[in-house]
Amino acid sequence: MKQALYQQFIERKQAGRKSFAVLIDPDKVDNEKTDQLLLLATEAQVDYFFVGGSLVISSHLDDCIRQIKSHSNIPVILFPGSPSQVSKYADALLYLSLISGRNPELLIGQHVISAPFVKNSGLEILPTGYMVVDGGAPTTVSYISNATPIPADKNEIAMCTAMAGEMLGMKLIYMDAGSGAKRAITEAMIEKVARNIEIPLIIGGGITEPEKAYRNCKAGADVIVVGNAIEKDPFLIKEISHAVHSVPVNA
Ligand code: 1GP
Repeated sequence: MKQALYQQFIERKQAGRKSFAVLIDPDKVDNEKTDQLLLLATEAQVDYFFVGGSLVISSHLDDCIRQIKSHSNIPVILFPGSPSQVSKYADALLYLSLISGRNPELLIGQHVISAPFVKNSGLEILPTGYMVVDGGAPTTVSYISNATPIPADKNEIAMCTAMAGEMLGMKLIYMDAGSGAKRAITEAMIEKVARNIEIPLIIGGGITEPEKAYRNCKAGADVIVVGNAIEKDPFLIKEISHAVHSVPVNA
């Protein structure tokens, strides 16, 4: 099994280096927009592209990833909303199990159905405990997953869920308030979770300002994911990347 990217996640965490991932939803970008994002992300030294969405309707996932790969060396990690969102052109796959929900399909069911297909893809597989946190309004992920998000102020539930995920063998924890969330995850919740797990912690959903990205990292996030805000203002890439990379290594 490939492990290069995971090794990088671990080394960065051990060194206290924070990472920034730009989320690209193939449904929301055309070739021109993708080129613009690539240019800005390369200049800003973005660490990863996450590609996917809760509901990818178009069929140009492969084309979108090939375009990214032909213009940049930034690793592309699939963030799939469904098993159909697998592309051999990516570098790795967040193999998500929705551990905050109680929908067996998203905990294990869809994984069973797609296992041979995923294994044959040749992608690096990153087993990820995916936790959806209430972001103040229903988001696509909370609706599609048919699972109740963790209440925004229940830090202990988030902590116990992440701990259980780690002990079950997940290699990453991704806490997500959902794309375009009204309220991003609180620093208090991030801190509570980060203090109690050793695996890298990814935080996304509703982050619109560099200051919030910085505070999240200080609270213990290892990777910050931003999609929606960048779709609206691509020039935020530079500011958020700078904020994430300026967090002191001992934070
Ligand atoms: C959503 O975490 C990602 O799954 C990013 O959220 O689009 O709100 O930045 P935004």
